[in-house]
Amino acid sequence: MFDVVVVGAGFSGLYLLHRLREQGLSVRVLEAADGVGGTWYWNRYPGARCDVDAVEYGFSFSPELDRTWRWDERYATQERILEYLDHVADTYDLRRDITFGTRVAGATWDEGAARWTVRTEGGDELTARFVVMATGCLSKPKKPDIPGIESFAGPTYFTSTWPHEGVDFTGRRVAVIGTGSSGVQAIPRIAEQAARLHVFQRTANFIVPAGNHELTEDDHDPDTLAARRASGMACPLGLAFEFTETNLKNAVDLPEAERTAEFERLWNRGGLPMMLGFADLLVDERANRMVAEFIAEKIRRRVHDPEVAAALIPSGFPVGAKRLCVDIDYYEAFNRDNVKLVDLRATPIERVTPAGIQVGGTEIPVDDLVLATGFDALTGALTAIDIRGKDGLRLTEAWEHGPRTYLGLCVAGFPNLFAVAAGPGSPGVLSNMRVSIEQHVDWITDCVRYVDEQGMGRIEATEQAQDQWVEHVREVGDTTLFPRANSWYVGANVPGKPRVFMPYIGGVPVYREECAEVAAKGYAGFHLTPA
Ligand code: NA7
Repeated sequence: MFDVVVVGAGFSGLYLLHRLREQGLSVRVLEAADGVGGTWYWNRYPGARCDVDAVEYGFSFSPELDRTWRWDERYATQERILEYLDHVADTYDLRRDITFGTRVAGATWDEGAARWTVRTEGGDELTARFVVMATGCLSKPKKPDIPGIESFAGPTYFTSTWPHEGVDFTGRRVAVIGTGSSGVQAIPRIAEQAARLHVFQRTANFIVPAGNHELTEDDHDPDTLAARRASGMACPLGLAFEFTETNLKNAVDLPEAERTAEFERLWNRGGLPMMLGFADLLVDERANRMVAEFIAEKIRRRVHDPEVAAALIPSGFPVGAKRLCVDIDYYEAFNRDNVKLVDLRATPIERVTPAGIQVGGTEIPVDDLVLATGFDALTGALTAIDIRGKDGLRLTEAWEHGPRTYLGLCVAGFPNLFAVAAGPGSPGVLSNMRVSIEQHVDWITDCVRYVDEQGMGRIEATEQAQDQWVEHVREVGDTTLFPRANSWYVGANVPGKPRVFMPYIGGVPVYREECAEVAAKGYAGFHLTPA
């Protein structure tokens, strides 16, 4: 029997293994892939990068990693992040406790013995006192329900499970379906290679420029790193950001010139902090429309053909309510002769045929089909595993009407089970994931130590605490514009998924305080019992 079984060897699983092992616990990590990396193992599509500055995305817990690792660009490529995670695994000799090529099929709680039995798809069983789901927030790919898609005769590539050997699109007629972050990153790179690229856009997204650049030794200076990390800890999104007097004001209260100057400054700075520009951007429709119009004007300037530009301008939902995309040369791709935008709002896909995609009664011939169609986010990776808690209660039953958690970390009825930074009800996806992952891992390892020190064998969130937390998450979400978009934050991209705004938008510092307070009060809202 293990003290802890961890599912997943991405950022969360690796740090968990390190911390739990430091605490003297026996740990086994089960990982479906043949290597570490999680998201960064699978998503190998051309142009794949993190949309958070690399120096802020790398782990903060290890002076050793700071000393031995250098990022080369502001936004690290998938390849570089995977190299980094391999380096983390080497540095802390993590692989010896990881079983690769092993997908978890189920986990069942035994109330009498106070332990979990974890089953793999290969039929192996492991027992553990605790289970931690480090399964990621965007790790269950979502296949689009498009008629005829299975009939396509050429190769179909998912951005989320891209072939390791890469794909050469030279001379090929390529179709990309999906214009979220993955599509926005892949399209300019595929456009450089393909003979012809058709981009099928159902919803235009709000996209801000990356402002990517090379990094120097100065960016890795220990004091600079420490300052950036401290700034990230104080920011609601977990991103290093120097708040100024202007950013704390409401956009609607400022003269246009002053407001536009700040939008312009943030636009040129590049990246996700665009939405930190003013206090009201994500809560007041009027302010949100101001930033939307600012972005629309940028699109009109970047895209030469006014009709194409108009189709690329988002409408019908607030800026930031679907996750912002961060681009490198996205709009410029539509100025190329070999790239054509197909606006599905005007002409929906009728069906995929063996030889192409039919829209408006015409078949567009296609050799290669690329699906950048997203994920069953936040809950998908958890409900894909047959998790059974007390009295055989299935997680899918407990979440039938929408996910319910306490702090995004635990679920009532499922003792000794934790989810890291991906659980609905936690701020993970609305933050720099690394910040949220480290906070959750530290909290979970402290919690396990506390349970052991108290001579207890079992910890479970109470229904009452969970109800209050679910209500709190909903209330805070409702004060913002987030629930107004059909985003994966509300599960709108998966037919039949209950519409619930899943992430906690209280902000990383507030949430950290809330979790710390729960721990300080002897794990308030949890029921601890001896094994
Ligand atoms: P996203 O952001 O969920 O984007 C998926 C895209 O695929 C989006 O444009 C969808 O349009 C489109 N889509 C999905 N199904 C269809 C069908 N059936 N027809 C046409 N278009 C479709 O996933 P990503 O992988 O890009 O990014 C996920 C996150 O990873 C991202 O937010 C970052 O945090 C990193 P829709 O908007 O639903 O109309």
